Amino acid sequence: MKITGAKVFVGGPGKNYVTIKIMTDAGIYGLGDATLNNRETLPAAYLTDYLIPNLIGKDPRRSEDIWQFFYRGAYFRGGPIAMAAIGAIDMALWDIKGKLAGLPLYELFGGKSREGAVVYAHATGADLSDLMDSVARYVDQGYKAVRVQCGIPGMPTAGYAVPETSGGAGDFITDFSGITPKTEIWDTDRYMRYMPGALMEIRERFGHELKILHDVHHRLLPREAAAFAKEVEPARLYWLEDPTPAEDQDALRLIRQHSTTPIAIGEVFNSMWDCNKLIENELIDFIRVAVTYAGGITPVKRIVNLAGFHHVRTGFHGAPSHSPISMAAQHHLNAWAPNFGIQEYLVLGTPACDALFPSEHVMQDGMMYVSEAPGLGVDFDEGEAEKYEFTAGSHPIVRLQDGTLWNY
Ligand code: GCO
Ligand code: MG
Repeated sequence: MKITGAKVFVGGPGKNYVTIKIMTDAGIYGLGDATLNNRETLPAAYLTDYLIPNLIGKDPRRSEDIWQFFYRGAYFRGGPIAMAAIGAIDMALWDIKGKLAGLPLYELFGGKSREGAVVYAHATGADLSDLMDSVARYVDQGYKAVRVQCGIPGMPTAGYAVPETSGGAGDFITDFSGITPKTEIWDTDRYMRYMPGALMEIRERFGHELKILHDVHHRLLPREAAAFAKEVEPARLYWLEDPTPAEDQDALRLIRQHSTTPIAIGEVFNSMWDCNKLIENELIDFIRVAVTYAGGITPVKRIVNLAGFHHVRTGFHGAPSHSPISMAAQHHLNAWAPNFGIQEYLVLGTPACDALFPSEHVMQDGMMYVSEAPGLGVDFDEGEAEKYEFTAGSHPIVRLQDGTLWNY
């Protein structure tokens, strides 16, 4: 069996997705997602210029050797661009494997460990009252878990992932449009004074059954993060995400020494080597890697297995940056992983997105039910894809009030 060709598409409804379709001489094709938020043309070029020319003629069933060929063989290893590109190929090869076997991917991993996987939604508000309304809307829809982000009174701009003005009644997605980044102003002291009380009010209003998550988005120093994690303990968070940038991994010890609040980290990691020490030293509770940026199903399965030995559960990244293809790969891993925790999930189910990526995965009452179709269980409509083209975007940048550049 041989790979006969591969095509890359960039674009999508309101969001650039990078999609690869790998064709074989058996008439079966596989799909992969290489979307790297706001840098989408780069993994597309890595695929087109370097990886695809080396794929043609290879046996698609040898997904392990192909992964090693692209990872070890490149000499310069890792990084989000290369790993998103390798990850997309790996997903597509697993998709082909499942279709050849006539089985949904979770069966190839070891079968189902659960019927449905709990997902969490993003609730946001320019102020606490709006945030409460947003949480209530998700609870009414049956969600069992929500991530809560709220505007901080007196902060010059609203804060991470929250609308600037009150009264919003729908899902809020950060505006990444334009090549020139927007600027947010951040005030750590105001955040640290306000947010613990807000989290406690949310807990009091919604009771103990709701899983409440909060994303600090890398904005605290390790000592501040330790103090914050300790102070929010009464709110009994399901997790506190990215309390401090995880580049300095030893710094995570400080949080552990001061608090039992569960810590979730990893959405910017690209390899096992970015997270093995955090896992082995049991400094985190949830590993947040994405199947895309972490290089595909092949390495992520290894990360999940290592995590399982150290009481670390999964909480794969599922921001709107991921197409339904990599989300499908995660749905299959979530159905299997014995140490599954939760899945981030944003409702992007617009008719346009569903038309581009027809899928049989079902989200109901805050639970994801994996498709029984062979392979990934998601398709890609090339005719629909012709409607879209690439539009450049950028993550906002963050500055402190005196102008110092900070972490988005
Ligand atoms: C999350 C993430 C995202 C990122 C975004 C960056 O937890 O969902 O922090 O919201 O900000 O994906 O591209
Ligand atoms: Mg995050």
